[in-house]
This record gives sequence, C-alpha cells and structure tokens, in this order.
Amino acid sequence: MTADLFDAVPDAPSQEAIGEGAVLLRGFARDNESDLIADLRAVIAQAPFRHMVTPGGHTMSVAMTNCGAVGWVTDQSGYRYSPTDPRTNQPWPAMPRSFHQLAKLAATRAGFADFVPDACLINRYTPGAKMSLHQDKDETDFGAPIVSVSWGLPATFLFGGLKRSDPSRRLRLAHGDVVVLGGPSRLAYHGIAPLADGEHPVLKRQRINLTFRKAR
Ligand code: MD3
Ligand code: FE
Repeated sequence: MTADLFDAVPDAPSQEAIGEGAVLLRGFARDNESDLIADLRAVIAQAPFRHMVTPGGHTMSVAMTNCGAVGWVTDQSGYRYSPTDPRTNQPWPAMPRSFHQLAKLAATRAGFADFVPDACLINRYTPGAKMSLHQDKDETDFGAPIVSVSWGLPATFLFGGLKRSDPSRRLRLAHGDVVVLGGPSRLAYHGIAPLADGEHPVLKRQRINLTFRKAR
C-alpha cells in the first residue's frame, strides 16, 4: 500500500567489501549530487559524448567523454590515454574540483588515502547499451585504485576474477553508488549487462558512470 512511498526514500549510505581491495559505498555520491551533476553538464557541453570505435572496428554501444589531464580513447589504431580530445585536438576539460574531491574521499574511505586521479572517463549508457567483460590495463600504476561513480538508471555490474573464465558476481549499481577497486581487485575482469529501460527522475533514460583513474 505504502510501498511506493518507501521506495522513494534512499537507504542510508553503507560500506561493503565486495572483494579483496574492493569496496562498495552505496549512496556515497548522493550528498551534493546537484552540484556534481551541474559540473558534469558543463564538462559534456565542452566535450560531448561520442561513440568510439574499438581496434577491432566495432562501434561501442556506450558513449564516452573525459575530463582531467588525460582521457581514455580508442580508435582503429588502439586504446590509449591522450591529453587532447581527438574531436577538436584541444585539451580535455579540467577535472571539476567536486569530482576530484569525491574520488579522493571515496578512495580514502576504502584505504587508499594517497590516490591522485589524473583521468576521469565518463560513460553514458542508454537502454540496451552494455560493456563486455574486460580488464582495465591501459594505466601505468596498478597500485592505484579505480573509483567508479554511478548515476541515473540502475545497472547490473559483472564482477569477475583475474581470469576471463572465472565466475562473475552480479551486483546492482544504483544512483549515487560508488565502488573503489584496488589491491588484487584492480585487475579483475568486469563489465555491465545490457541496460534495462526505465526513467530516472533526474537523468531520464540513461545511466552515467564516472571512473577516476591514475593513468600516468
Ligand atoms: C573492476 N566501466 O569504464 S565501473 C570502464 O559502469 C568500466 O561504466 C563500467 O568498466 C561502467 O572501464 C564499470 C566499475 C569498475 C571500474 C573499473 C574496474 C569495475 C572495475 C577495474 C577493475 C575491476
Ligand atoms: Fe573497466
């Protein structure tokens, strides 16, 4: 009877170990979300989302952009970090202070107080978009964690092991959830299942994921 009312009330932030060096901070990015989302809109006004092409020639279903000193790019010639947006050959937008602060606070909470991100990859999923199982290996220092922030529609996160064939756990990532991936989990295989349709009150029919990295 009152289920709808209760569903609209966010749970209190919580902290859960989901693997060795991996911490899920539910609701951690919900506090100052209107400032963060305003800063996100300014970044994407400068560097719009685009569908990049993999070295294998496939166009990704996830649209991407970046902010920070370097940004992750892929094209026919490979994956790499670039100081400039290949669309304009201009530097990527600076990382907003609000983003940097959020990433540092989350990393500190998970035991990585010296984390200094220099790259923030921004992924946009619309219904049906997915990210196949992969490892993040284009960075120089695997001792630094990756901090992931989710906003908008919920997604099923596939969290595997160090081998592609290891079984994956399925975890639901919802608006405001943050995951810190450090230690042995830093090189775990992971992906996102095809996004289910829905409508988020703020972000409508999309999911946005930020991943903060120390790329170089
Ligand atoms: C586990 N992004 O951008 S975030 C990516 O939701 C990426 O858009 C997904 O995978 C997304 O590379 C997943 C969670 C995540 C990020 C990095 C990881 C999980 C990870 C690195 C190692 C292990
Ligand atoms: Fe990844």
